Amino acid sequence: MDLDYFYSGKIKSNSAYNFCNDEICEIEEILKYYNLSLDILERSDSKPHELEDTWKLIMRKINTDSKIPDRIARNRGVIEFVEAFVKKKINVFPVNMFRFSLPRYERSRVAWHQDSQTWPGIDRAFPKLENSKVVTFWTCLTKSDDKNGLSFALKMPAKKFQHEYSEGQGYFNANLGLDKIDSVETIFGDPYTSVIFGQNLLHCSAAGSQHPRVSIDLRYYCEN
Ligand SMILES: O=C(O)CCC(=O)C(=O)O
Repeated sequence: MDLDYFYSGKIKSNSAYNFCNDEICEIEEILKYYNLSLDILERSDSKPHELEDTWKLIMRKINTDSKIPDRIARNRGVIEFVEAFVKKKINVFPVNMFRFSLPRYERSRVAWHQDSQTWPGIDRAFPKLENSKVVTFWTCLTKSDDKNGLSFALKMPAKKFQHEYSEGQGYFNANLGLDKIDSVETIFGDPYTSVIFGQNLLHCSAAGSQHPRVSIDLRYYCEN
């Protein structure tokens, strides 16, 4: 199997997330503190700047203070769910992310990139991963649509793209040297719509609808 370009397509991950009820409740608790919930967010059409400060605080509480995504990534049931797709034994990568995608708010959208070219700050920070492949398990916790899901370029030449630094995003901006990418597939649907994909597949946040969406991306690595 070519793990570099592995692509599960749209899958449902309720069975994996059933093992993570405690963590999902913790996320809801944090949102509640700001008078929000996953349900409210999914239906909200608030102006992005009304949510901007809250957005930053919530991201910090969930990702940095409580490390909820890291705990979900380490859950045995979740690991086995991903292993069943990639048919390899996987290890948990130390950077896992809860994200909010706010409508019309550039900083919450991630530009075209390959995970092999962004996370592998890997090479510097995690040298033991040099000969490994990164696999990402992305899940939308809210309902998503074709304008705020996660988009994949399915017909790109097999190569690594140079990534540019983009303020607020880091190296999430592939220098494609192409006017447009055709054959884009966007993953969206009911809560717990997911995709598992390999490290060289180009992807980006879809352009943005009027509703926020909330997602978690979990990262794993396995032997080459
Ligand atoms: O959720 C998003 O919009 C971006 C996620 C992403 O790019 C990733 O998981 O690598």
